[in-house]
Amino acid sequence: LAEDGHELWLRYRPLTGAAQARLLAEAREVVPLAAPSPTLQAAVQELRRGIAGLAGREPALTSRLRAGALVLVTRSQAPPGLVLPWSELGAEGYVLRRVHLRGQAVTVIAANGDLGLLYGSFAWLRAVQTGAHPAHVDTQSAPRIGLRLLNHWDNLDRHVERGYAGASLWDWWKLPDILDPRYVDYARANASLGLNGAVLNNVNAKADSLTAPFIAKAAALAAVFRPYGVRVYLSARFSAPVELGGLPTADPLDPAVRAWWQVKADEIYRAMPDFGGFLVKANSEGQPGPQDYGRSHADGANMLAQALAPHGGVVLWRAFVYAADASDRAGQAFAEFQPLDGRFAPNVIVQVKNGPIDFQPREPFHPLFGAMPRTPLALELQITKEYLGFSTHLVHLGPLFQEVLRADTGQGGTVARVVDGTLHGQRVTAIAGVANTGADRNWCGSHFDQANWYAFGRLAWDPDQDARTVARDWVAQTFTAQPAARDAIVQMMLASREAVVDYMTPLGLHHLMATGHHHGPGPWVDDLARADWNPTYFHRAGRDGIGFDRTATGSNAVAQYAAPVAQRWADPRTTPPELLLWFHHLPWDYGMPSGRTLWAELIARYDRGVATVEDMARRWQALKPDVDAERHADVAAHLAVQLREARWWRDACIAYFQSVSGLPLPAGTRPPG
Ligand code: GCW
Repeated sequence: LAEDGHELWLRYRPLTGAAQARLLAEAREVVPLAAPSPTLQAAVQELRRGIAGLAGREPALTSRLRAGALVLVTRSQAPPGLVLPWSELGAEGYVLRRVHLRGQAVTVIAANGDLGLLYGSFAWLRAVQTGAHPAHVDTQSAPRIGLRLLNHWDNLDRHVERGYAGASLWDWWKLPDILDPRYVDYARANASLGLNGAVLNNVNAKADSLTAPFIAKAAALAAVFRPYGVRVYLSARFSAPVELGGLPTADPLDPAVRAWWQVKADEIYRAMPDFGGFLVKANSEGQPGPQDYGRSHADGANMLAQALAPHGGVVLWRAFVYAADASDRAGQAFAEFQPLDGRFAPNVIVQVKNGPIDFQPREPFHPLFGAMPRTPLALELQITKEYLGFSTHLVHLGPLFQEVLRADTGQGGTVARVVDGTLHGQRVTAIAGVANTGADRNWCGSHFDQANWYAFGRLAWDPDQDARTVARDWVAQTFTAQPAARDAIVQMMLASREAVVDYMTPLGLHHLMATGHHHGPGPWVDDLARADWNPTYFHRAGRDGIGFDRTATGSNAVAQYAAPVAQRWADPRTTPPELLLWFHHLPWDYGMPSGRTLWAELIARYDRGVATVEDMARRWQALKPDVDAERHADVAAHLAVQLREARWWRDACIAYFQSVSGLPLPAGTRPPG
């Protein structure tokens, strides 16, 4: 097998001899005690494939309970005497436990339904792959968020917007008749993490995706994904009634428009009875929307929600909006959406990006989290690294995702508690990650970018999980479970997020990237059509200082946060250095907690970022004996590019800011080069 990453984290390479024997002792046979279904079959197949790979022998599939069996059991088929916390598992949770059944010591993978069995099977395989003793696995788990979705920004011509892993996985031309076997592997990968939905097409949607031929193509994918619990959703273009239906308007209050959407929804559900719903980008970056007709986001979302409601579908309505004339782009979404709290239909979820600008290396959490108690809010994260070095830079996003999930909204709970519905008692809950998948052999454009898909999935299932634990699991499944090497790789991954912040946009700076593609530095750019696209708009550097004043003396966007948070961030002395220039415009000689001036601190952070990448490259060299030659060389080549580009970022930004500040480089600073 080529070590090119095509198996993702589902590699199932042989364990060491002793571990193989232990595994075989606990998984001699696979015994399903559950009603037959395609999902059960998928679970059994995965177990047999995984055990065959790990232990070197495929377990038999039997119906007799003997010691050492691995038993897949649902509550309704459970033998009497099997006492498990069934009621805590919900529809998707599972228990993995060694028990005595009919006098035999067996391992059970138990759940209320077949999807729980599938998730449990993947979890059991993961435990074994990551070094757990198969006789001691004892886990109970259920997802905390209901809809755990990938959002694909895939166009119908297979170009992926902000995609750095080749063309779209969806071969629209050959669908629905020809089904690429990778569709199954895609569904397996998602199911292994607990992801249960995929929005197939770009939020910058074409109406074509709602035509009969495309519905048939989407339905073919839905049929492949169904056994794995992955439901299909579509991005809907708001003006489709005009473009496809020939209506003179797409006004959401127009009865003919409402009727058109109802007929369309019915048509989609005939093809996909478990269709998830629509994702909508409206009145944002040129997309049509209800405001074109003087209507609100709620009017638009509720119309679609009504069409989907009879079928159980949801509308994910994005809050990513900003207007050319806004005084501060960071405040726009809050201004438009917060007043609509309580005006959305029950099956509408407002989907909010993690931060108020746009997937920067670091942003404060979005002020809408906690501020719309009567509206379910989905958290939208970007797995694809649009602003973080594409798939060339090794930047592990687990810590970024964790940081936003753990951010305290100041409203009585963290962002995670808003998203999982516990803070405000929401029943409909969702989280979305903008996918980084494509047709590349390794799926994500680089080996380490697979970890970002993985981290998103694992945190979507349990937003309280520790990013370090998740990274450790990924490394053990993907590269090596040998503890020293595993931990060295984890160390690189965890350091990488702060490194990218440091070498691109330290101290709360943001959106300094070059125009359009967003790769590489462009802090000097000031001539774009819209002011709020220019890096100079965001950093506001001049002779007097640097940073965006978002306090009362500036845009006052900080006031959108709940009082305890707003108070802390309104004062530079209580704002963490990591967010300082996000909220404040400060003089170059402002005294930092480190004792340095702001100017010296800025330079020190850029240097620190480069030094971390140098360190990552060194650590990786030392790991040569622990990683197969093919993947080792590939990662090393990527790290060399990252190091070159980290230096480029540092040198370009410092040179530019120096041209503005007019200050000399602090003593001891290396000249650029
Ligand atoms: O991050 C920005 C991207 C656009 C994207 C937009 C959005 C899909 O630059 O490419 O469009 O956000 O999230 O809608």
